[in-house]
Amino acid sequence: MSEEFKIIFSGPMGAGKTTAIAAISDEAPVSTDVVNTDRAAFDKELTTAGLDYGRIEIDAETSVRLYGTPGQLRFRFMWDILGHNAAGVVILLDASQADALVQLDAFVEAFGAGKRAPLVIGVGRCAEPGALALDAFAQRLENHGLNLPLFGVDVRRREDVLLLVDTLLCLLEVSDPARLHA
Ligand SMILES: Nc1nc2c(ncn2[C@@H]2O[C@H](COP(=O)(O)OP(=O)(O)O)[C@@H](O)[C@H]2O)c(=O)[nH]1
Ligand SMILES: [Mg+2]
Repeated sequence: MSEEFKIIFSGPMGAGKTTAIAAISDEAPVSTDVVNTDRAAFDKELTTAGLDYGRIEIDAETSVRLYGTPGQLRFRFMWDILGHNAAGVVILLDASQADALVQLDAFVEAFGAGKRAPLVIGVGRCAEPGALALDAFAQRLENHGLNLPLFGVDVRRREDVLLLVDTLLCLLEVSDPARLHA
């Protein structure tokens, strides 16, 4: 029996949600990026006001719908809407941003482990000068009482993004084996 899962990519602006979905989607991804009117807060020309969508076939029986959420806290209500029925959530963070750990708090609380679907964390720009160490993210997760899969990733690399998706699918299989390969 073939199955289609829904996976959410969330995280702050610029963490790489749009890039990650584009990196693995079999179909041309749909993205609602618009001109950023908030350049004072974040200097990036395009920002996601709505959502990203893509789709990937993992094997003959398994496909995954990929949704990217808006990053801004003021769109938090959309995280719940998009997160509904999700098989898993990828939280992307940017190690070169000074507030990356505070962002981790916000997104981990919103998608709360245990509450809903499995979570994995992908941390980008780890090699940039001044970037926070991966250990700092692990420690922060521990403060939340969480031991989640945590990977340093480059969202522009297909293999890195696939690792995040595969990890979620593995967690899903462990937590609910009947759902996969039924
Ligand atoms: N130089 C560099 N750029 C990166 C790295 N990771 C992500 N990016 C870039 O960061 C940007 C992320 O933007 P985007 O995907 O729109 O982020 P979103 O706001 O989360 O959707 C893209 O232009 C990526 O190419 C990295 O490790 N190094
Ligand atoms: Mg985006």
